[in-house]
Amino acid sequence: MLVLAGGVGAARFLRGLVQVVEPADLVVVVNTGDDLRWHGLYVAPDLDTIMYWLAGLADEERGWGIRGDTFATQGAFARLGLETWFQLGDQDLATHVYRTERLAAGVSLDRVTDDLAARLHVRARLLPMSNEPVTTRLRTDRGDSHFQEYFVRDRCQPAVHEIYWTGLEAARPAPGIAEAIASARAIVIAPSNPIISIGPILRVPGMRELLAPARGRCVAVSPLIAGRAVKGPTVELMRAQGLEASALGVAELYRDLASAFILDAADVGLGPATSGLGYRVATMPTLLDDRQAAQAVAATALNLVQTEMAA
Ligand code: FO1
Repeated sequence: MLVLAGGVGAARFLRGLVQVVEPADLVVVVNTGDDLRWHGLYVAPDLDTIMYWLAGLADEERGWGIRGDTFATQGAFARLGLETWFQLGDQDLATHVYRTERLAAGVSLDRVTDDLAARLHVRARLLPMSNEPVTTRLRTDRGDSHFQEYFVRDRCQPAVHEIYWTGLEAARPAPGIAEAIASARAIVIAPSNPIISIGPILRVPGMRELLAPARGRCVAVSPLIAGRAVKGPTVELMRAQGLEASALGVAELYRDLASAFILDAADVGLGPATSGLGYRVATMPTLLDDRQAAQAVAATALNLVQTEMAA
């Protein structure tokens, strides 16, 4: 099974998924548009969040970082007058040092990701969407910002006028993605932010061309419940892109890549319009706040695709 995934929402979903799918049969293509250089270190928030959740190391309250991690080094950074609005835990730092050192030695991001996941005994295969750097940036009332400046430093407060990406022209799907899509029994678009988590993955040149032929095997899970995101700036960013901030707006985005769509029970009214877009539709509780809920959504996703395959 192959999952397109972004940050915390996808991590919660994946934790449920590995209860119903053998982790070794799981490939996760992860957004790298949030990645940033911080204190000279290469930080890959979505890759690390998913890796920590699948390793059982995640701080599941906060969503990101390592459970029980300390922030003593942050205090030392502050003492030296370094910026501290983006917090790196002491154990989390080891991940960034490891990755930065290996990348500097010329090892590709997909290889470094494989090695990190192996070190943390993650059996699912994590793949960056591309080895080449792609960065999500936003033109806001506070100026031209990296995604983390908007999301963490400015707490999503400034009005967003435009969202754009750098590096796309030189990017291509990471090695292994084409084969993983071709051989996946099912493909799931995780309930991540369609603009800043799934959006960058689909913008990598060649990615849509790889996914379109697999449409019959692909199901999307809505990241919105009754027009609201469980967490994060999905609504604001969809509006900034001129999209209807509803599950239907998300279904519009994925209609040429997925043939099934899971709506939250609160959005059952959108069922007919969603199936009118060419989807098989299922509705169920999609708030993944516990393992059972994530597991149920994952099982439904699998069934939706299996019936599609059987049809
Ligand atoms: N999110 C915050 O709100 N504040 C932070 O200081 C912060 C630090 C951080 C460090 C490493 C990491 O992997 C994630 C971190 N995040 C932080 C979360 C991150 O901004 C988001 O999870 C993704 O970029 C969006 O999904």
